[in-house]
Amino acid sequence: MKGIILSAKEDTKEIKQLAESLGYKIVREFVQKRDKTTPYYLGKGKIEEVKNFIEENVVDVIIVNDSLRPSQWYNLEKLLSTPVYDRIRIILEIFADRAKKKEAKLQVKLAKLRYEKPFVRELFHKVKKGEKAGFLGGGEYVVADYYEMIKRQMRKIKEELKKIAKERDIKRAERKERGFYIVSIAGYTNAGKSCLLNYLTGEKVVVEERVFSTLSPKVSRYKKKGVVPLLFTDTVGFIKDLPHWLIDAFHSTLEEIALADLVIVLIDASDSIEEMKEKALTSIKEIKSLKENSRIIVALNKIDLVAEEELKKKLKIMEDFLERKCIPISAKTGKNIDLLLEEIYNNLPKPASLEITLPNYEDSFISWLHENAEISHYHFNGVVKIRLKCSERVRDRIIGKCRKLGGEVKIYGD
Ligand SMILES: Nc1nc2c(ncn2[C@@H]2O[C@H](COP(=O)(O)OP(=O)(O)OP(=O)(O)O)[C@@H](O)[C@H]2O)c(=O)[nH]1
Ligand SMILES: [Mg+2]
Repeated sequence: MKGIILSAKEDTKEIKQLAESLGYKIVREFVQKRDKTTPYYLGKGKIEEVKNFIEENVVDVIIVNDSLRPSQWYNLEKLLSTPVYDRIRIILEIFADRAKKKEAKLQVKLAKLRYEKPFVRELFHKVKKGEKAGFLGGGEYVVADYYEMIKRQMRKIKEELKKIAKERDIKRAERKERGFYIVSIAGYTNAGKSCLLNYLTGEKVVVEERVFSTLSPKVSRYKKKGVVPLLFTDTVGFIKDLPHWLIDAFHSTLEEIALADLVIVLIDASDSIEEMKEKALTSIKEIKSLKENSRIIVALNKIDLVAEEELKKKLKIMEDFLERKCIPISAKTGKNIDLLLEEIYNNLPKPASLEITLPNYEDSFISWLHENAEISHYHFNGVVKIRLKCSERVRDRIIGKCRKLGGEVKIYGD
């Protein structure tokens, strides 16, 4: 499929990447820098050029590097007789392509309907005024019916999504009861979030050189001897300039970030410094809007792709810009992942160290401890002696349970 790009901004790198990740081959870009767009998005002369190009070449789709007003979309499609996709539509198509799980599919469907609504309303007005609509082809009643159908479907999907969210809330509540800390891996799309999750937990989330590979959150456990267990979650990536209703459509997915004890913001260090800054700001802004007081650590990923001197420079610029420490890592080679983990543990509440003595072997309690704490010492000789580290979240619960079983607890400073 061949596409052309129309842009009122000079920078078309991202829209091109978005279009290509949907499988479009971009055969020409029409760029006209302007602050204010026209009813045909670009100026008359430029649109004339576009028209001529389309007449002489095969073009399956026109991709606009912006979000269009419904009337602009209508004007362009009518004049150029070719499907016109704006940036949001392209992103929605990508989401639709990647959605695998039921919830993600419903979220995408809802977002698509929400997106279509004003466009169909525009058509409805035009048809009413007697203009013939190309899209949908039908008359006034067809369009009006379609509009009602959109509203009905949206209501139905919302109900279904509510049910799914409820089920998940129960799972999340269970997670919070446990001795894990939850660390969310967030960042711009394609920053390497899934790659990092896989490296840390041995998970096999799909990792690809394309945007929005991950739509559904994945939770996976990291367990190393001697430390309190962590649960890592991988989520949908961020992208700049998304309308709020679209972010809201994925809100339940992004809630993983709001519920986390700590958020890692991953930044692709192989980008230019300008892109790194912009993507970092977009990501941090989104995280803060999900939870104002999120605890954040920043990591620059893909350092295996950056020459040493350049990395030094980038690191310094980003640290000054964000006014916080950045940890250079490679999720692919594993370089400095130990430093990242150190930083993670430094930013989580200090674990509690306990020594407990139980008068009897208590099967279910001891297996619960194995799951939810890090046991460093275990001794059974009629009585049970256990030394362990646990998160402060389950500390009191362990102490209470132990005393109830007639045992004793010693609490250590570290
Ligand atoms: N060279 C190099 N490539 C990496 C590194 N981390 C990730 N990548 C590559 O970057 C691309 C994107 O990685 P993903 O893990 O899918 O990125 P993501 O942030 O999960 O992306 P989305 O889910 O699409 O938002 C893949 O081609 C990875 O192989 C790294 O440290 N070094
Ligand atoms: Mg991913």
